[in-house]
Amino acid sequence: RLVITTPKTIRNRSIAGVYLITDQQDDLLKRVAQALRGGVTVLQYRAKDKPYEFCLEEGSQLKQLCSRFGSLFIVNDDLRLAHALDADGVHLGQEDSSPQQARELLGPDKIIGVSTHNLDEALKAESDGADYLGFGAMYPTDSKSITHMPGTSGLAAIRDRVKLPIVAIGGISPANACRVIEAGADAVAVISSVLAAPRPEVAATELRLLFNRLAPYP
Ligand code: TZP
Ligand code: MG
Repeated sequence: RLVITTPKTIRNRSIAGVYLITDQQDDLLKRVAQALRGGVTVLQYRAKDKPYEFCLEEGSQLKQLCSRFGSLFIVNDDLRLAHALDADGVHLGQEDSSPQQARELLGPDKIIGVSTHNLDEALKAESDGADYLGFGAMYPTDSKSITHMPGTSGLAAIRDRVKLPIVAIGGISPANACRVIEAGADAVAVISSVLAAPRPEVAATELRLLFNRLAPYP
């Protein structure tokens, strides 16, 4: 099946497929547009160290792009920015605001994701009201300095202990994503294998097709 399924209504709906995270390189809008064309269901705007006013502008352009392609738009770390942009949700690390704070500010209809690295963090995020879990790293990566690497075996070990969708992250590419999906990922979060690819559209398409083959959506 070549149908791109895009989860539209937010809470209690599956986050699934190709979850793209922005990088800090040039031509971001253009490369993201190419990737969206390949079939990205969720875009996370991760704008480390960019000034707030700049993020408001860039974020609103990315959000518009997402709505053109029917993709969800999620803001990393910054609750205030997520709220100001009326993003579909926010993604929180273990050191960021709590899911409860996010829920209070953003309301019941927004998506809250939490980065987790082990079963305890995953269960806590679930009971704190998260809508999906980030889980990683799967593999070594140059995109971020990694402190935990549970890998695909770590993913397989928590998969059936949590109910929320799991977005696997870290070093995932079309070459290894099948192992991650088979270990139980509902979505794969990627930066470099799509945005630094010669053709982001092709890389995103390759990932999407793996999902269609290995994990047909309900
Ligand atoms: N969190 C854990 S690994 C990672 C983040 C933000 C970076 C993922 O980037 P890449 O290039 O897909 O490995
Ligand atoms: Mg963070």
